[in-house]
Amino acid sequence: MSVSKYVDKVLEKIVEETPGQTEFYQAVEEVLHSLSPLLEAEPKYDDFNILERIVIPERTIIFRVVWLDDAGKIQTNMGYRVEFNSAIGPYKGGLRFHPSVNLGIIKFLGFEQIFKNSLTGLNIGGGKGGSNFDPKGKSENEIMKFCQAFMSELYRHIGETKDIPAGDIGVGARELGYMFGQYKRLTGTFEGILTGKGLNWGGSLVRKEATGFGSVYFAEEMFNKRGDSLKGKLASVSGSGNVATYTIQKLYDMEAIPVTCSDSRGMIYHKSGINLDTLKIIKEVDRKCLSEYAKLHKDATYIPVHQYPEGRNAVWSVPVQAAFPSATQNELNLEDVKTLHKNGCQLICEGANMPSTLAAVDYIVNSDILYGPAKAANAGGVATSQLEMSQNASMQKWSFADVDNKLRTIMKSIFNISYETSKEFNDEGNLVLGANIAGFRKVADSMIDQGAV
Ligand code: NDP
Ligand code: 2IT
Repeated sequence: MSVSKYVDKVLEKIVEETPGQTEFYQAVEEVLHSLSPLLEAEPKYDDFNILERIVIPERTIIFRVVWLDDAGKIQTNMGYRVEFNSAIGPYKGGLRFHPSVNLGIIKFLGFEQIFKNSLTGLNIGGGKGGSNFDPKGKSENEIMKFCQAFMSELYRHIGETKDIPAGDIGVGARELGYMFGQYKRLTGTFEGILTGKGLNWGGSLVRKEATGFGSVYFAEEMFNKRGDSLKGKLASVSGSGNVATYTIQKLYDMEAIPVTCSDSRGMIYHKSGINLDTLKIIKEVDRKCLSEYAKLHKDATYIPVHQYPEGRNAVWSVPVQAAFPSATQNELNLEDVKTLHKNGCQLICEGANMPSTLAAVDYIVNSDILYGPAKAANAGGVATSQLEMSQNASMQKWSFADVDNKLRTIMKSIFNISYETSKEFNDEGNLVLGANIAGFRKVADSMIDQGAV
């Protein structure tokens, strides 16, 4: 069978067997299509049925989460943990709490995580979990109750050499703390079963900053390869959570000027540069809406979502040289990319998971824009999670500079392996192809070594 027929057959099979999982199909389609040159060169992946196997999670856990709200009423949510692939290490990946969460979204994230984790060069498999719980508008007590209820089921499936969750949208240090406490209460053990832990109880320095820092290190590698750098460049960032905040911080370190940020309700354009202290107070401390920012900085503009142009994200209409989508999936479409390009954007670096639609990716890859695909560019978070696991296992605590240097080295090596792989397959600089093939090859070869499992 020809490679394209083989890929189409696998795609058709997942649509038939797992109906309605749109985001999952999107992630699979992007990966499988870019693997074609490898599959042509190496028939063994077809012989060993790797594609059919790799698109099915090893285990999918779906559970009921029952908790008591402040009014004493019983509430229910869906809980998920998809243990996707353990060929190269224990399942590793974050937990997302957001009302949009469903099995298809968790599966797209888990699928991406397999190749991302492989690219880090570390021994971590791929997994992801979460809930359709909406933390917005909940009291501190309700957040704790929910986290405890969620861990009351999850605890039996995880373990420090088995499956190690972390944060993602809606899950940060606070939620991880409540979940860790509940795990300890249920098992009576103090173990590194989560990463992103508080610094007093086993967390690693730099984990909080790692995804954003890593994404900017990756962007700098891309510019350097072209004999250029971030210095002096205007940058747009979407989101205002963990990834966006530390992307903005590192952009300043690199002497670039981040001029935008956003949340689900609107965006800020601050021509002289986003004020990092204000952003952290509004989002990390007070957990408020970004409209508060414009009240404190009269020269900044706030545009609410209902005033965005039809189907578009206003962040991408700001003229910049570098763009960092760092909020959520499919936040950058074909029209957005064309606008960025027309306005002189030279680089797009994905802090979020799958922020660009398939049409947008296609356009970028065929343009002169430097493109850091998510699974390469945002791998700094999970890589530093593994550094946290290493410190836990060896009962050590490394300094900020130590971890940051390791993170920078890892991002450099992810760039290099993605770049070199793109060259090997005669498509120099196509990091979508390079990252997908490099990430896939290590996992697929390990699956072959381990037999029919
Ligand atoms: P946070 O919850 O800290 O922040 C998410 C940000 O994105 C918030 O500003 C949120 O706005 C905004 N946002 C979320 N959903 C939407 C939406 N549907 N439309 C518009 N804005 C939205 O999450 P993170 O910063 O951790 O995650 C951001 C992205 O980065 C995600 O794609 C995540 O998967 C990815 N990622 C995260 C890593 C990590 O270590 N945390 C590692 C690698 C990737 P609001 O506050 O209004 O909800
Ligand atoms: O998407 C991701 O890589 C994360 N949310 C971080 C996962 C982790 O285990 O640190």
